[in-house]
Amino acid sequence: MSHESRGDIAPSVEETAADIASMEIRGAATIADAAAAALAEQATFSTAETPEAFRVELEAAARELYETRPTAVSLPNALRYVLRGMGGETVDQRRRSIIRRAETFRRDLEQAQETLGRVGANRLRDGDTVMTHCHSTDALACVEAAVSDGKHIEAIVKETRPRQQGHITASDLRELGVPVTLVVDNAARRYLDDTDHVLVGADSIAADGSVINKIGTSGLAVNARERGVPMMVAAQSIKLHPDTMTGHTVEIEMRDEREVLEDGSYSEITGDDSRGDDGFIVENPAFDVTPPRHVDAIVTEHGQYPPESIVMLMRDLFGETTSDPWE
Ligand code: RI2
Repeated sequence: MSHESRGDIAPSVEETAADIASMEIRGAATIADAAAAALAEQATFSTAETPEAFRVELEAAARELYETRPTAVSLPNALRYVLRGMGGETVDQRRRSIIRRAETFRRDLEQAQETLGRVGANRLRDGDTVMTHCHSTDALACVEAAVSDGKHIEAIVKETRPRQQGHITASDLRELGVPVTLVVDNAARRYLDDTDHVLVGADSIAADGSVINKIGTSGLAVNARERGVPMMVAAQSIKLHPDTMTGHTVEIEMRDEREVLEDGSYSEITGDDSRGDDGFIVENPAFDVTPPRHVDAIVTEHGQYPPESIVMLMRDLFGETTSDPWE
């Protein structure tokens, strides 16, 4: 990727972008938080001599961050929010405005998650068992709030191939004192009979109430519906995808096929270290789309919504849409 005419990007911004791309930094809310922090770092780093040059640098940094992962809308929403806060007629005024705005964003993000957690906790009863998929800090906030209300909650945690983020969920839940049963993804349907709620996060929510989340969510939702287990999606409003109000679809990230085949197994199967020669293809979509009819509630910091009504909240919060975070 060429950085030509993008101005001087701070090394810490480049590092954050690389960490998001490699999933060292991951999870839609965490990515948004890191992106806002990176823009503040860019503002501090900038040696721009004119307010216009400062703006160009900040936009270049935003582009660098934006191009890392395409699906979680929290990333462009965070960048847009921070850049829109840029004000003032001098470089220093603009610098301060960006730093302040990033701080506000990060504080609000944390607060939204806490508030959402309390809303989600109201759906959980004492003695309930939740089934989780992947690792979502918004979903965990609901369990944390329920536990702090004194409810006993247990969890069945899906491993979530290929990157096994379910293991992170298992260890976070254990820290909350929640008894955890870890299962491989293929075992999920069997354990739905022991489950009171499927509880997942979201990377993006579309205007029709479709939930874009870690690959495997939609199959779990279909099975949960068939078993009569309610499906709850915990998603702060930063996960709402404004462009879907005007008919855009959400791009599903395709990641490196090597994530699917663990170290060594790739060359065992292909007899080669490189792809292609042996005539098969490995595909690694990171996300899928769960239609609204399989979702019971989307829990946000503004309350819980049936998926078909989420567009009302989107209109309230976003109004007219924009396609790029720097517009
Ligand atoms: P929080 C994750 O994506 C998972 O799909 C998770 O459900 C979602 O982000 C939301 O996470 P990835 O970054 O914002 O692991 O709730 O690909 O933490």
